[in-house]
Amino acid sequence: MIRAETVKKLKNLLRANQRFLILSHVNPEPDTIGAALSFYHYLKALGKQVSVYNADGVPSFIRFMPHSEIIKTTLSATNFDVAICVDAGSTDMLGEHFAAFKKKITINIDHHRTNTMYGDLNIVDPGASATCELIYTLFKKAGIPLDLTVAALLLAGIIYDTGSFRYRNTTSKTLKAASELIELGAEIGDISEKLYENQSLGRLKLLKMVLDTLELSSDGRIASVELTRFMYAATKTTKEDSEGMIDYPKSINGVVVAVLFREVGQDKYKISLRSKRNVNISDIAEGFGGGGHKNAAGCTMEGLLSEVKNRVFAKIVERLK
Ligand SMILES: [Mn+2]
Repeated sequence: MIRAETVKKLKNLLRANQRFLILSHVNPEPDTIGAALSFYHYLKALGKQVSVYNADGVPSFIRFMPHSEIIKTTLSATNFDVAICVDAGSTDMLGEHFAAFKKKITINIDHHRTNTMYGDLNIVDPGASATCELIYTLFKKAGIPLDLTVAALLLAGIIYDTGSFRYRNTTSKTLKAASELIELGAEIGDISEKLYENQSLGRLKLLKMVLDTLELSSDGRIASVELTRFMYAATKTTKEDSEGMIDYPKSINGVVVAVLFREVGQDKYKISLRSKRNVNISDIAEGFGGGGHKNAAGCTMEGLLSEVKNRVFAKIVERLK
């Protein structure tokens, strides 16, 4: 729920200030980018000075989103009065430069249950499927016009965060919002095709090589895959192309923990861990100097791959006892 008073405060801040910085979270996906760019679109139309920042830049699979070309990976920390942070549960998700921005007025707009309320104005609704759904509601309440560009941006974010309306976060409100965005002209088929049927051939070849390394252990409860630097070279791909590959071992029936061992240097591996339901793997990653959430975490380890794997598996087996 967004209170009328919150909407009023937001409108006042948008009206009274001229220079805005919009921040989206690291490892960006369509929800954070759609949210950022819909604010950009609106504030630009008002004649404001607006910059949009992402510490990692925009990955190629979401460059179809309108205005995505204006997002910068570097900027000066002094040329704005208000920072609008979208889809970031805490300031460390905004990249290492955030500390320099924090002196200005900060508006925090997010839907993560774990949000640390780091803003001067916090608009946080964990009941929203996506930050883009929250912004839809916010724009409606604030009387901010929803045009075709904003509709397309917001629908892309909602589609992505709900897994195309399949995840448990999808509510009747989500569908009502999507329905109106489609009525405004957003093309659901177009957006879905750009999101899901737009992979490079290299990525598929890389996926084939990764899946060839699939191993199951602990009676099929642990699944692991490996990704080497050679595989990137052989398929002419980069780290960006391996996004989401851990979802494949995780999707196997009976698997509760999935692990991806990605070679990042000589005897150096980045380990991604995913778990289902109530299996907590964040402290396993923390034990190896990393971190994350209950069902998604990671760490970096050094040593021979066989040794690294043994150490990680030992901890997971212990957890599954
Ligand atoms: Mn989100």
